Amino acid sequence: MIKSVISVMTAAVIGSGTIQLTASSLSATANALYTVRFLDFDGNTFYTLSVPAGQRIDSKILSSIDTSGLSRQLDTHTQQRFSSWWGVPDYVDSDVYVKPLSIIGTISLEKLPDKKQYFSLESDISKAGLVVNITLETQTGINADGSYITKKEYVDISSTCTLNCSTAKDAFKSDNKATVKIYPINSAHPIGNYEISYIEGIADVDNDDIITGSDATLVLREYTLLSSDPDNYKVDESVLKFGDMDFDGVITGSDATLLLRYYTLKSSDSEYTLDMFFDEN
Ligand SMILES: [Ca+2]
Ligand SMILES: [Ca+2]
Repeated sequence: MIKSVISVMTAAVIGSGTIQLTASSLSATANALYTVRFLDFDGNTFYTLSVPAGQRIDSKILSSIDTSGLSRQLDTHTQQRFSSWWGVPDYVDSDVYVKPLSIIGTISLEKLPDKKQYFSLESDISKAGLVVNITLETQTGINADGSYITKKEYVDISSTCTLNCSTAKDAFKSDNKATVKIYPINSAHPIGNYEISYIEGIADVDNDDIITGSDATLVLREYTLLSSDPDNYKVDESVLKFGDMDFDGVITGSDATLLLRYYTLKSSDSEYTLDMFFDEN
């Protein structure tokens, strides 16, 4: 520590071009050496300077103090790090304690992504609706009673968060259910997770692995039969399960219309997925 104090003083004195001033201060007040103790967040001594009376603690001296050790995790998603020193005297005329001010950054998950169900393995896992914030609480001073003066600000970091799987193909490679983990950028610890599921076979009413006009025709046919005898006709289970395009639990004309519309859009754009369709309709 002595060596580092000397090197800091030397660097500060030479760097600031105040050799003469310091030398005269030293000779004039050779017997008056004061101790400046820089404290850590727990009030323990972090750094000590022995300073001649009248010495100025200027910004060069302060910036020479290595504060990289003044940083700690308060919990997995909360970090405290040094921001500035509080209580630095203009000129040293007694032993003095200097306290650290800090910035406390807390990452919080405010809202999960909206999309939980997927209908196509060609889809990307959507982050739409996700809200992750960092609350930055900056200490700007210390009151007479020892409490900190702080200011708070919120930074939305949703767009920089990543998911542990980016495509439905990846998420559902072994199961039709998956857990998606949300990672703040540069963090190995997820801020949250949620369940997604893959609903297989929607719109492929005849189960031939391709969605065509025939599927729409089947839905329309069921709806027509049902309309002609609503009290007794029992809708085909497969049509109800895979052809209920608006998910209202019954087969109506709008299911046939929706299926036909999807088929038409898919026909003109092979990249068009059921997820895009449901997200838009
Ligand atoms: Ca089909
Ligand atoms: Ca329906």
